[in-house]
Amino acid sequence: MTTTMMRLRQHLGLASPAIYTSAIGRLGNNTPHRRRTTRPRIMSSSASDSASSAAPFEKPRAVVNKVLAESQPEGQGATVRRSIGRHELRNLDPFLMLDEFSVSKPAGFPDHPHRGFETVTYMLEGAFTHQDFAGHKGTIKTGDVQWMTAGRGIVHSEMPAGDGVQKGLQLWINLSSKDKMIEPRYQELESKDISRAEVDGVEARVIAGEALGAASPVYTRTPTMYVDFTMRLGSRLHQPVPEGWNAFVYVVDGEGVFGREKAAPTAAHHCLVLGPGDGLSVWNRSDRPLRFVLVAGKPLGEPVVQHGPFVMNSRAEIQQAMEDYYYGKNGFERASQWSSSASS
Ligand code: FJE
Ligand code: FE
Repeated sequence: MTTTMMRLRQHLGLASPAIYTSAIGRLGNNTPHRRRTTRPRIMSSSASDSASSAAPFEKPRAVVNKVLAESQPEGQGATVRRSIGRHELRNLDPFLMLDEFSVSKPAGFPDHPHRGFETVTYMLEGAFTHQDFAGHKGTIKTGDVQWMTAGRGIVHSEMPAGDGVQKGLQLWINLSSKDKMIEPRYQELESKDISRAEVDGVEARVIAGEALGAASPVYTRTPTMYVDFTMRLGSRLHQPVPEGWNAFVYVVDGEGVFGREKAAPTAAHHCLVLGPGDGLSVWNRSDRPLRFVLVAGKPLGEPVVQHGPFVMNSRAEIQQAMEDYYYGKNGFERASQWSSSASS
């Protein structure tokens, strides 16, 4: 792909029906934000805290929606399990999309733009190479995170780097109206630099926010918590989640009981939306490790108008984004000259 016209055709309607063809006008839900408490309480389960005792939260969060993320085609020959962003899971302000991707060469996500939000790519297995129109290039491997603030504009490619299946999670977080047009920025964390903690058979890798006493260095413009938990058999977890934030769980591997001790277990590739409250309790009563991510964010409470890779507050701003991309203006200046070495 070499011309802006081809880019526009490919990325604004013809290539990827799942998120390109629908111009979705929607309103973020206005969950009242009562209290902003991110201070972690470390709650290890002691002997006196028997399995039958109530969760140590004033208002434990319950699961209010459970959806299986089924595989669907996306990008060029790639497959994703979309949870947040699919029809049943819209309006989880500030989150726009969560894809679990599973990609082998030559499939991938060739040159495409973004404006108005952040993408967080977390590798579960294998490696992915990204290249952008400003010369930024890098490869993230198992356990690494790329936190990309697209702001006013990024055009990039994201392609598998190794042989075999490369797996990961990509989360899209909306930016508030005052941040949508900021300069693009990357925060990259190698696996070894991710804060981790282990308490009573529960391991936390903290991608954003704090858990079990460990804190992430990532700066979140939209206040966000993102933790990868692995729970050994028989372990349990009581994790505070700021009140007023929207929160969900995505199960990566194994099977766990979430929210209420008597709830039915949830297996891999399911997304659980959590109701209001101040914390989440989880039990692993299965016969193998449970791995899941817990993601929470402070709702922006602003109108969301999405057209594929552009997420703004109004239709007029979407029109402007398409024009800017087409004509190479307002942050997309480099778009017309550039094409990644990954694109054919
Ligand atoms: C995109 C189609 C796409 N999920 N998960 C349209 F495929 C993409 C896109 C991705 C993506 C990339 C990775 Cl590495 C992982 C993904 C969709 O790149 F942004 C639009 N707009
Ligand atoms: Fe992208």
